[in-house]
Amino acid sequence: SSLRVVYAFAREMHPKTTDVFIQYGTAGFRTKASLLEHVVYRMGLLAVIRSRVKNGRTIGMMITASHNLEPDNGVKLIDPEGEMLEESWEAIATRLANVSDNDLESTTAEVIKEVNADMGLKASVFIGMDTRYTSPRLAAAAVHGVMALKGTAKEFGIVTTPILHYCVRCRNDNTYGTPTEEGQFIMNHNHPYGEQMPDGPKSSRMETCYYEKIVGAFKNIRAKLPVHGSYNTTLYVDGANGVGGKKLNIIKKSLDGELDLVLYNLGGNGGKLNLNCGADFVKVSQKPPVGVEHAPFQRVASLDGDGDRIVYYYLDDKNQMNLLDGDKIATLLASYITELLKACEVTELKLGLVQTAYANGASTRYITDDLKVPVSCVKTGVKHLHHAALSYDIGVYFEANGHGTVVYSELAKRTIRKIAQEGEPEQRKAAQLLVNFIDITNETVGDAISDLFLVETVLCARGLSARAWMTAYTDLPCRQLKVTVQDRNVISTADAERTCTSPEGLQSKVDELVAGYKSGRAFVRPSGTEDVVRVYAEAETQEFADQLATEVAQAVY
Ligand code: NG1
Ligand code: ZN
Repeated sequence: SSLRVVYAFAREMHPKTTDVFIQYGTAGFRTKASLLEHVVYRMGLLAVIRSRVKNGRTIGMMITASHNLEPDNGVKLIDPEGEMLEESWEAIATRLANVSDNDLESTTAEVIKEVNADMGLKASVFIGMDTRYTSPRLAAAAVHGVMALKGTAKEFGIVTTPILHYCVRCRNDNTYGTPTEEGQFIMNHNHPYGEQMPDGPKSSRMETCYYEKIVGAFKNIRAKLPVHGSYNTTLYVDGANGVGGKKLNIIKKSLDGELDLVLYNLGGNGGKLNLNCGADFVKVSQKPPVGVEHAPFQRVASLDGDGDRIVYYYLDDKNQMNLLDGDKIATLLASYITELLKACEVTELKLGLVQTAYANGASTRYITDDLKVPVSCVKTGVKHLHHAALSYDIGVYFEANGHGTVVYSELAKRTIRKIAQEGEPEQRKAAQLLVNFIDITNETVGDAISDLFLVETVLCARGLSARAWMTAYTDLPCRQLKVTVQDRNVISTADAERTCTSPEGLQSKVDELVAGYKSGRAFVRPSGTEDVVRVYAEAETQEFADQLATEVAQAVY
């Protein structure tokens, strides 16, 4: 049968050499890179099956372990709209990843039957990877998996995760843009019996792509809004020694003084990926990254290793850390969009914000009491936030760690575009700004580069320094801890992970501890990306937050 080749390929080139069970989690499969080759090969198979179930539309495969350290790697699938893989397929992915090589052929056949894939259809898969030294080898395994089932693979080389999401979306919906990033290396793998890629992108066409859409819209806004107030066009960037900084280095050349990017941690000088630097390090440790020069009050944007997260910070004149995290970014963006909608005199569009339990309590209060915007809380993981955000006409979602974006409904876009053309002069001006704002946004997934230009737009429009931005509300001191336990899955949660339903007695213990602290809040949940239980606590002072977190961690242990 045609599946023979699947089996032979797997055996010969990407054999399963480990019995460690692996699960498709919050962000796909993620573990030590050395345990992943067969998993990635099999995800190549699954991507082809998924593409056929979606009528031949393009599926994405990203090789990355995001903010994890260099020895780790991972793989996740991207659905045709540029969104995360549909949740019901996670179990299928897990099953396929864990079967023995002997059972791979029959399991693949079973899956094809179960999901009712028409294997006569063409299939297309876009493959991208981060800068890890293990990534090229894994990308090759992905290509082999795709080819084994006669799909067509297109390799994008080293890209940020959100650039790949964007390209998948554009390939399936050409009104969104052209599915390329400028100047990158693309390699087509046309299966001899499969679909031939009709339009291998030529470098001349790569202009109207990702960079141009975002940077073009950013420049458009800058031309309309002069720099004023305490805004300063210099922005320092911590690239986490990953791909995001490298891409900003390309973009930097096309900026003409609208923004002066000073880039650090671009991966040279022995800088190690995500090691004591990057968005996750800055957010969790609340410390400045290594490798970045600091000047008092100079704002710095810190990216993560695959360029889908961003947090801002500055050090004050006492060298104290002042963090502007995902919650600060979300509130900044939401309040600006609200302001523009008001200026457009649009009342029929409903804007809402989506957070997780990790959102600082002060931000949630600010959104409700000051911004007077509806806010909902969902489970950790971008797919949950994204999904909830789609229920608003304009949905702003961010995890506190800096992963987030804005999504706009078709109605919202139509309404705003119409006013931009036909409205009264003042309304038209505001609507045109909003049109550009939408174009800067990568709506498919959280995107550090897109978010950076959105934040810079708002700060400039309002004449704000980072220090002034900071004053919107004051974060409650908080602390995150990790606890290693024998089996993290004994902990189950409800109410968007804010309550433990098992093991018995744990939640009442947490409640008891929290009751001892003014403005105390704490919760416990198993991580979806690491073999740990995460503890979060906030309280009136840092000392109390630390103490509460420690006490809750002890209760888990
Ligand atoms: P887990 O390991 O499930 O907590 C972490 C982040 C998520 C999300 C994923 C994917 C925290 C507390 N958790 O998930 O928000 O970003 O990684 O990268 O930041
Ligand atoms: Zn990431």
